[in-house]
Amino acid sequence: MGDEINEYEITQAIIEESSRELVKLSNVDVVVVGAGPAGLTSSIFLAKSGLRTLVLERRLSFGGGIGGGGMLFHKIVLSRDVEGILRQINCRFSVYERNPNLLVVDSAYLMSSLAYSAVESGAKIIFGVTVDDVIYREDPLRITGVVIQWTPVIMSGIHVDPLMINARAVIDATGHDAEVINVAARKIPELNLAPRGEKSMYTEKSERVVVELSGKVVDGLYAAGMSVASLYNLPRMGPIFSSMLLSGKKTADVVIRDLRAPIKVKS
Ligand code: 48H
Repeated sequence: MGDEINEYEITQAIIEESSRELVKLSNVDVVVVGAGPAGLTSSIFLAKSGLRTLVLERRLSFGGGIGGGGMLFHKIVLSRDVEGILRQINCRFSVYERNPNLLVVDSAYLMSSLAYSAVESGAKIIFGVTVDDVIYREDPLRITGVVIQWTPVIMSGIHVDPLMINARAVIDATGHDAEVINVAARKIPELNLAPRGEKSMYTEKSERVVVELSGKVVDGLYAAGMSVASLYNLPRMGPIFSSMLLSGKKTADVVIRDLRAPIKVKS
């Protein structure tokens, strides 16, 4: 009968539909590494601007550190500076009565509204994929993509050759470990990158300087979120997430500007 469901058709649908899309996703405008608050926010604004945006997330879910909040409590605190972004992504918040500069949201609400806005804007999020290297070119020296592997393959310790994704811009939104920047610094010394790790807690300063220094790292490589603190030895801010959203937005703005700039022709 025509309306029967065969197991092999489920398999075919999964492989056919995923493969068709993955072929297109092997060459995109922007790869965002990490679906935490910074990466998701970047991907919302990138995708909204029309850039083909792929988010690669090592785990099987989005949100990064949002779910863990502050010591696993389920409320997330942000400064009033992100009120506009929260409204844009339809995330319900309340103003903290003891300090009206602080907004409070449920971690599940923030996580899901960021992710929904990202996919709704056209960003593709793929889970279970770890970025473990970059692609580069010389003359001029630049990052041109990422090297990827299934997370369970990496966890198993078995060596399997990876696949590659080309991108005009790669954003390291991997959080405290700044994994993409660190691998690029280690393997391509000509980049002269010297990530030093983050400093101890100083919330007010950190919230400001992390956003200020978000953006381009070297040609083709950008940083958003805690990876910025890790790259420039900036203080950490603790469980307040406003700078993660603002950093994600700022880096997206820088990428959009750079990718729209006319290509320089050598005379
Ligand atoms: C694929 C990867 C890889 C990889 C990591 O940790 P995150 O939440 O990072 P941010 O910068 O968006 O937000 C930081 C915030 O959560 C936080 O920790 C704060 C504010 N701390 C302050 C303090 O003082 O402690 O998200 C990063 C995401 C995670 O989902 C990782 O699984 C993922 O990136 N990821 N994905 N390939 N190589 N490395």
